[in-house]
Amino acid sequence: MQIPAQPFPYQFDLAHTALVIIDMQRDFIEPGGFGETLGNDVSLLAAIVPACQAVLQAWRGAGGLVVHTREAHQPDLSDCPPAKRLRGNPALRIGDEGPMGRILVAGEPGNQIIPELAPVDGEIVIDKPGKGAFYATGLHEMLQDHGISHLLFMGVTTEVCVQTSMREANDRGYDGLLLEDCTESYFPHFKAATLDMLRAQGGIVGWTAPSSAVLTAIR
Ligand code: C5J
Repeated sequence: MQIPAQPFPYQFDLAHTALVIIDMQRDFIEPGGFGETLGNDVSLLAAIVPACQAVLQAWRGAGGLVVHTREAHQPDLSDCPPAKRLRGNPALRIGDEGPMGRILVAGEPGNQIIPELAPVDGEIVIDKPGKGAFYATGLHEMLQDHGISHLLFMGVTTEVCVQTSMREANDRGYDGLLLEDCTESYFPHFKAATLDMLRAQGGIVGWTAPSSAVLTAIR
């Protein structure tokens, strides 16, 4: 399949492509989680949920591989560097008890993927201690086992975990494309800048396209 994309058309085939959904967890999308403790307006991020749902449903219907990630730490925080926990001046730090349980801790209510995009049997779920999906996870090996060479990215936040994951994927040889209306930032100008920098210089990190381009190709 070939779809219109920036900076030039993107080619992929279903058998070798995974849909990677970055950190669509309650911690970032709902009030009371990590995103809000950092002082952000989380309602901005919730706006992309319907577009993500449409792509996920179509991708499942087409039989494509789905990967979900969560930014998650072990309950003893042994995988959370002090520099990460102590950074800044949030209302609640990683591991503290918040309205949705302990902030960014695996298994807590706030750490679950939002119900609208909840994983189903057969989909890969990666708990990642870093911003990138490949750091300290088995994601690369799992994708290699499935023969995956192309990755379609959705999720939050555009300039942090999504961009970091796309750069990690790029360095590992994947062709990555970010779905423009299926990613969001607490800072709209950061989203715009990230889209620009990913696809600059002939797609130095990858491609971007509206979700309608993928939906038209796979439906
Ligand atoms: C952040 C993320 N922003 N998922 N995490 O801390 O982008």
